[in-house]
Amino acid sequence: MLSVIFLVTSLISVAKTTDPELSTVFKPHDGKYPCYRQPALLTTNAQRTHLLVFAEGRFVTSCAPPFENPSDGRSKTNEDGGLEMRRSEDSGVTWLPAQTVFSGNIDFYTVVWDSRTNTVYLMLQTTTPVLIFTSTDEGVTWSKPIPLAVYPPPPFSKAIKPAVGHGIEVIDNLCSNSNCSDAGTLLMPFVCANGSSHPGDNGSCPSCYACVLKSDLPKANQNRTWTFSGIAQQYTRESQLVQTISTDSGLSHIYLNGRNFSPMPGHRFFARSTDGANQFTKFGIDSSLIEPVTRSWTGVVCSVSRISTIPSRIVFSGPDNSTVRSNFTLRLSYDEGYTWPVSRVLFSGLSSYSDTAVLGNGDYIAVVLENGEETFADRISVAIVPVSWIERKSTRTIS
Ligand SMILES: *[C@@H]1O[C@H](CO)[C@@H](O)[C@H](O)[C@H]1NC(C)=O
Ligand SMILES: *[C@@H]1O[C@H](CO)[C@@H](O)[C@H](O)[C@H]1NC(C)=O
Ligand SMILES: *[C@@H]1O[C@H](CO)[C@@H](O)[C@H](O)[C@H]1NC(C)=O
Ligand SMILES: *[C@@H]1O[C@H](CO)[C@@H](O)[C@H](O)[C@H]1NC(C)=O
Ligand SMILES: *[C@@H]1O[C@H](CO)[C@@H](O)[C@H](O)[C@H]1NC(C)=O
Ligand SMILES: *[C@H]1O[C@@H](CO)[C@H](O)[C@@H](O)[C@@H]1NC(C)=O
Repeated sequence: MLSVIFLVTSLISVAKTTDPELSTVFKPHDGKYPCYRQPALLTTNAQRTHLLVFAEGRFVTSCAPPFENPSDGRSKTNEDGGLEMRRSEDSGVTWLPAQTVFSGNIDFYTVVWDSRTNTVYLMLQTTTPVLIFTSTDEGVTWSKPIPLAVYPPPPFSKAIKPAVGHGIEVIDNLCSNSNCSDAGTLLMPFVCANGSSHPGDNGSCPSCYACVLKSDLPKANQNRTWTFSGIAQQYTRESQLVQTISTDSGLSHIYLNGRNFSPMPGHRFFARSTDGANQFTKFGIDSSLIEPVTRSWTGVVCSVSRISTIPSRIVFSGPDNSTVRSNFTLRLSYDEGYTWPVSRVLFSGLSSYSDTAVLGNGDYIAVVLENGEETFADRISVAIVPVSWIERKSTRTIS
């Protein structure tokens, strides 16, 4: 049934255009909010045909600055609104009506799916502590939240927040010859700060460090517990994680790709761990991954996801322009995120934050992105993208 869905999708895209279409999932003023920002995307079944798309609703008059006057109309720190969500049961072709997960003043949030218990975990930053919501029915209903009661050690104690986008579940078959011993661990990208993580978005953030909130696979009949583990380099804030293929046996290897809030912004930061994100031991700036630095903002939220293992393919999504949040591009790495030899522009206009999810057997990915003509956040759209389109190979024919 999977291939039927994909056949329909590819017939539609072949009939109309060879490029994937963007379909709007959240549009200001058509629902509860005059502004939607900060989308996230997640698959919630083993077949990877069921999806959740989230966005933050904000009661602000201006969601993002108009292109012609970037210093004007920047959204204020009042982010009162809530977290909205839509579900798809057909690989992102159609979406059910929006439902409210939380109302109130929120900021960042991270979601992950635990395949072993069919549970979605949502970490949501509110004005009070980070809240953990769970859903055991793929987002139809959500638990009453419980506060996340753990903090990293000093100097990071207390100033924490989820990053924006998805977390990952460590899988077993990426360690050489044997299973990764930490398979089943959940890793959530977080922000750990030893001071304010809001120094003014256009400046650098010396107190910002990307970090990882981790949950080891619990024993049977035990609930998950959470603890802080690896901390990335100074000046990183929002990040996403990918498990990489390792020639060791033992703990998983983890790649972190993060927003650059340093005094030399403009290219993405990375960090690598060889012990399941307990510690990051390799750090750097990836000069091939540009992120815009505008008058109002330093960098953006970008996404990384593993598409496949054989061949190894990791996708990076984000706007590829050094001064304007625009030119939204998908890039592929075949060497665990060291180089990105393939790229293709998905949307050349104004565009900003994004998230990605891999569909089905990995022939397609779903991408959610902020985009528009007046501003980079006129709407939030999803595109279903054949990996062969990014690679400029002829579209796979499905028989
Ligand atoms: C930060 O933004 C303000 C207003 O847009 C601008 O005047 C200032 O020069 C910017 N600072 C930096 C370091 O870019
Ligand atoms: C790896 O884990 C799977 C279950 O996820 C299990 O079936 C398999 O036997 C394990 N293989 C090794 C070599 O431990
Ligand atoms: C697990 O969590 C549920 C819901 O919060 C709770 O009812 C249950 O008692 C917990 N189980 C254990 C073993 O702690
Ligand atoms: C858009 O991005 C592509 C690569 O992704 C780059 O070659 C091109 O110069 C960019 N164009 C603009 C206008 O930013
Ligand atoms: C970025 O986009 C602007 C506006 O479209 C364009 O003028 C500029 O050449 C682009 N810069 C790069 C480096 O592609
Ligand atoms: C966090 O604070 C900044 C200043 O705001 C310092 O520059 C950092 O060295 C410090 N980081 C740690 C790990 O203490």
